[in-house]
Amino acid sequence: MKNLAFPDNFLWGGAIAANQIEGAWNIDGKGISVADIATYKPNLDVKDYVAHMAVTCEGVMAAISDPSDKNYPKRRGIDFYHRYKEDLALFAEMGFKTLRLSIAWTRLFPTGEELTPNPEGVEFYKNVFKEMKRLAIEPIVTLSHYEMPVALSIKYNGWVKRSVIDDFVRFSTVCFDQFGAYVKYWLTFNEIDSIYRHPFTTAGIIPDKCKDGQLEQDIYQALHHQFVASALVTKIAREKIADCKIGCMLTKLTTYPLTCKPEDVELALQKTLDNYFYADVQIKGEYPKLTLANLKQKGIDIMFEEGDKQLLKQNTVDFLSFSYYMSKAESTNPDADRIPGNTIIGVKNPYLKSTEWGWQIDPKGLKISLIELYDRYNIPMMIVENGIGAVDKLEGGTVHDHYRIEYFKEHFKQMKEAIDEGVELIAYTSWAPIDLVSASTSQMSKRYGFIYVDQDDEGNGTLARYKKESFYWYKKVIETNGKAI
Ligand code: BGP
Repeated sequence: MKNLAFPDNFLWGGAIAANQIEGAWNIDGKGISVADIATYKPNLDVKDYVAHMAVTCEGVMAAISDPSDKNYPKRRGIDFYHRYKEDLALFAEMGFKTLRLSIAWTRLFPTGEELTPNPEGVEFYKNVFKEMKRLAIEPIVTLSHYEMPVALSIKYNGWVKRSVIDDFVRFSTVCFDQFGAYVKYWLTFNEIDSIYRHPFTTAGIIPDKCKDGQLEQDIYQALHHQFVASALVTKIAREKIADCKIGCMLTKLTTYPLTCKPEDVELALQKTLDNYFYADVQIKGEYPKLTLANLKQKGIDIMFEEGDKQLLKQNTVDFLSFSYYMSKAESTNPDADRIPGNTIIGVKNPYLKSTEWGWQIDPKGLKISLIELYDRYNIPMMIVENGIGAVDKLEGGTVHDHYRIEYFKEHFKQMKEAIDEGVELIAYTSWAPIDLVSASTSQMSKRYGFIYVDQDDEGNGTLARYKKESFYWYKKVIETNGKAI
């Protein structure tokens, strides 16, 4: 029998994001964020994605002038804003050592350009952190998780404009000053690579504001601004918070060639390198030469200001965090079976089963990812998102979610194997410990939690919380530091 105990001090917990959980989108001085105008759309398909995110100027203006939250589920979240004590108590009951959460930029700076923060926003997060301290839950805080003031998006096309760096630095500095006493672990941008897949949510880019044929150029320029901002706030955090640890955050898109045909292998390799690029800049402190050559070939010319290169080089991160939900295959065969209804483009792997949303379940891929990443970067790692979105049925006050237990069990075994082989994994936060509003579809019915929340896609329900079977299972895993997998 294998020893399944994890390292001492391993940080077990869960991950949430402000825009999917808090609700209270327009009270206590909060401004409108890009997330607040994401509409509900079931079974999202790649081709609908752009339309769904209200990314035309017209769509944005219509959405911000619509005061109802009926069509915008992220506006109501699951009312964590008012129920955070109850929810944190449930996380503590499961034995959480850590909770990854994010700070809504618009709660502190409603339009992004104010010079001083909204005191009610500061007070809310301070109260949350105080409560976490009381419960001995270590926060891991994401500064930017798929949201920014929509005002910056409308005025400047989001991160395309370099001056947005200053606004973000002002916001982050307030976070370090106000919450630094409570927070040691910080992540700068959630899934920084997703700018290419959904530029509006990640960087506030409204495509029809970009000059003809310029969208891709603008995306890379905006990304460069995020890299610079990330390095700048890393520097500031280190000046302000003794002993802080800063991480980057990547969507790990583990890619296999569909066959051993060299062309398939080449394509899969290219996709893998595309994925590494984002972590390379933040961990190695420079753009990979191959990426630069590739961008040049595409005619993309990123404008660096004097000092940018040095800034990136001198302010690399302490650890790598990543999300892992699935793997994908790649093939040069145009008729290969593609993954349906998904925000991640790729080809189906015949060896894997999928979730109801077509996300391919691949626990072994998690181990492969851990090994690949650790071998490449050699710094501590955190898995900060992993989980299964499913249609759960509440029966007799609980959910019999054996499929979720199975999913986690298999992934945890692979994590343990990677640790045994020498990978320095220091934390695991499941996505998400409590049902919340889905990022890609704005559905409530795509449930991830150990805790069921009584709310449907249209916002009907009591918002009461119920413990699922997986709640008790995860509690045991944490209690035994993994032995009870
Ligand atoms: C990640 C995001 C999360 C989250 C998760 C699940 O990409 O960082 O915010 O929601 O994916 O995705 P979804 O909610 O679309 O199922």
